[in-house]
Amino acid sequence: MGYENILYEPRDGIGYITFNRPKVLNALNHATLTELQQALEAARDDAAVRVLIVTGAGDKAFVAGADISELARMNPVTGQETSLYGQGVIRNFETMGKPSIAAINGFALGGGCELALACSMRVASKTARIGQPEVKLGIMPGYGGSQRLSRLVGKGLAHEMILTGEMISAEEALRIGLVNRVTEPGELISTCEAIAKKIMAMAPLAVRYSMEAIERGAEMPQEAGLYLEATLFGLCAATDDMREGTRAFLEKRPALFKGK
Ligand code: CO8
Repeated sequence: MGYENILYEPRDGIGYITFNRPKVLNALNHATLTELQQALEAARDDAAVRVLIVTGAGDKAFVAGADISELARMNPVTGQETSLYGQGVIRNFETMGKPSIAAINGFALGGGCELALACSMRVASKTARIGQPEVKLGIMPGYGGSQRLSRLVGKGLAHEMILTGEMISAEEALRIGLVNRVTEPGELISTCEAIAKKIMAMAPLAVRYSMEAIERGAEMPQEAGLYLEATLFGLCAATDDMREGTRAFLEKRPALFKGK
């Protein structure tokens, strides 16, 4: 399938997904979400892709939200359907077994913030502005923001952001733990690539099982999460990479991981 609303480029182990509707600040319409689903499936099924970097075209926006011209036509039934559809697409970031880094290069608002929240981590340019302004439109977060934002930054701050609709700066997002790092605009992608390369040097199955433990464990009581961790740990012990990693340490040489 060709892409019209996003760019998807697998290169040197990284799958680059770029929202590409700069005239509407990369707003997410239905077609964009469908293409995102397609790109995420392609990345999931391509063993050469180890990490995703997700960003927006142009220097103004990551994603300025769901496309308001589509939202304006919703009725109660299509409103719920649209919300569930977007939630399902975005959920892939947490379940696909490969880490994703949101490179927030400008406005990340509404559905754009919600999409970034589902990524494994977030790096923001100094120029980024992040918020959940849905209440200004008479709606509320519908792509997971009411759930993920409070889990990430706590209920008090999530209430403040969602109920006032105000945007926060990249520095404020860093202070409250919404983003991992803040960079100069020109260093955003290279910073994400440096993180991706560190991950890519690690044992692929150990990375995948660690992600599983973090993502699935977050939804469980701690006791069940600990049991999941122990079980995935046991799976790591079945891999060639575990033998290679421990042997390489003892032989004082770099490990050569094969993802097996
Ligand atoms: N949808 C559609 N078009 C948009 C959007 C959007 N979210 N954001 C910007 N645009 C368009 C503008 O209409 C404008 O188009 P035109 O050139 O034809 O007038 C163009 O992009 C450039 O935008 P501006 O001229 O407004 O640029 P400014 O620099 O003046 O302002 C802002 C930038 C502050 C980002 C401003 O554009 C803005 O407030 N945008 C809307 C942000 C917003 O409210 N986002 C939340 C949308 S709701 C949402 O995401 C809900 C998610 C859950 C949905 C669940 C399914 C039901």
